[in-house]
Parts: sequence; structure tokens; C-alpha cells
Amino acid sequence: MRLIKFRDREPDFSMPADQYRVGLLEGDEVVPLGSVSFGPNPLLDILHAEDPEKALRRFRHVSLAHLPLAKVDILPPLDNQEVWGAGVTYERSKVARQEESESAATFYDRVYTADRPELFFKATPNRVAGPGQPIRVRRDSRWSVPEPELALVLSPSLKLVGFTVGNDVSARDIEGENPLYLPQAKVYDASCALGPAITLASAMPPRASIGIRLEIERGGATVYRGETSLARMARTLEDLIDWLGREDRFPNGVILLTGTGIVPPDDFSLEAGDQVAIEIDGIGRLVNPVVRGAPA
Ligand code: DO4
Ligand code: MG
Repeated sequence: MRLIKFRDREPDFSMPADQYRVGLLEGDEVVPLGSVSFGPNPLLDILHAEDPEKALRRFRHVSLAHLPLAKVDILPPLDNQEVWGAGVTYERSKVARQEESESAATFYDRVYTADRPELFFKATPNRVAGPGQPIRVRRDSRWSVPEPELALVLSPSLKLVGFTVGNDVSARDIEGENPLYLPQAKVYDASCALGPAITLASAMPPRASIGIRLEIERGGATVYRGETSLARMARTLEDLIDWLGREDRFPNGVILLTGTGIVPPDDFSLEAGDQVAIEIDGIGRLVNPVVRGAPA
């Protein structure tokens, strides 16, 4: 079951202008869920319910007509959750970081095998792009990359309720210059993308079989293609969740990006006009154009 947050392209005057709808993505159709009994955050009403599948069935409103996917705008699949990231969870990320940062190379080696993972704050919802919305390269970065990551959707009690596709867009030159610059390399407007859907945890394929793929297009041609598998992650999802929750509470739930296992070669940097597509088995394909310049 793949849950989306969306707006009808044709305005629905029966709904407040800032209200969105939730629905199920079924092929190239959207099955809208009844909105009458929803509170102000309908997505969270489902995700944070005692039993999300049961809540979903309750909200499934048979009389609402299915909508063609082409007639809706899919929004980022979060409400008011913070987004956090885990880092250096795949060997490929460790090696890439050691190469970009001579002075801090040993830090990456140590964190890869340490008990305590690297966890960092990534984004507030206003910094997150949804499907088709632009992700941004900082104006002061000459070397930026997408980071395709499995994103965990966690409830306030840190129950793993769903999964989505995440892009931890990062400025490698800024992060490589000095590790103390990490927040600037990671957290800025449109530095994160999520979507298109949330697959409920019970509907995901077995973890070891989950493939993650990245494709970057420039001028209509593919300029980079890479893939990995969740099986190559050096930590368990439960370990990351446990560390995240040790000294923090998340009353609105939280999204946790689990680190990248795909890093383009060192001579590659994102450019304005590129298109980044990330596909994760069981969830779908998240596509975003790249811009550079002042935040929108
Ligand atoms: O410390 C660098 C960040 C690592 C990261 O974001 C990743 O491995 O995905
Ligand atoms: Mg990352």
C-alpha cells in the first residue's frame, strides 16, 4: 500500500485552500481517502494510528472517484516532522568521504565501525522538495551531489511505520573543507527531497532484497547511473532508530534518512538543469530537477 499526499490540479472549493488530501497510489491512478473524519494532519492520522493499516481501511471512502495521476500534484509525504540523517553507513560513503577530506579521513573510518553512528539534523519540512519540485545546489558550492537514501517514517514512539525515498543533497566541497561545516553542507533550502509515496512497513519487500538506484540526466542524456542494495548497509535500521531516540523525543514523529551507498565519481557535480531520479524497490521513483541560485 503506497500512501501519497496530494492536491487536485482543479481547485476543490469545498476544501480550505491550504488543505491537502491523502490517497493510495494504484498504478497511474490515485484512490482518494475520505477526508471528513480527518484532523488537520490527515497523513499523520493514518501513520501514527495504533494500527496504520486498519486506519487506512477506515479512511478508504468507496464513493470517492479515482483520479488520474496526471491530474494531481503529489506533495512531499510529511507533515510537521523533522528530518534527520544517518551517515557513513555504507563502505562506499566512507571511502568517498575519506577521499574528499584529507584532514578528517580518520573520523570517517572510525565512525564506520564505531558503536555510535553518525546522526545529524537534516531538514525541517519547509526545506523538503516533493516529486517534481526542484532540489538546489548552494550558490557557494562547486561540488554537490545527490545522496539516494532509504528514508524511514517513524511515529512519535519511534515505531517504524513506513518507508519513502530520500535524497540527502550535499555539498561535498564544503563538507570536505572542514567537518565543522557539515551543517552548511547538508542543511539549506531545498537540500532534501522525499517521495513519491510512503509504503507501509508491512507492505515492503524483504530488506535484503531492496535495491536502490540513482540516475542523473543532463540535456536528455544519462550522465551517471549507479545502484546499491540495502543488504550492503553496515548497520541495522533498528540500531539507527535506537540511537536516534536515546536523548530526543519527536512528538510529531520523524523521518530518518539512512545514508548513501551510491556516490558519483569525484569529478561529477550536479548542475542546474540536471534531473535526478532515485528508485527504491517497493516504494517508487522520486524525480527532481536541479536548480542553482537564490532560494525560491
Ligand atoms: O559525514 C558525512 C555525511 C555522510 C552521509 O550523509 C551519508 O553517508 O549518507
Ligand atoms: Mg547522506
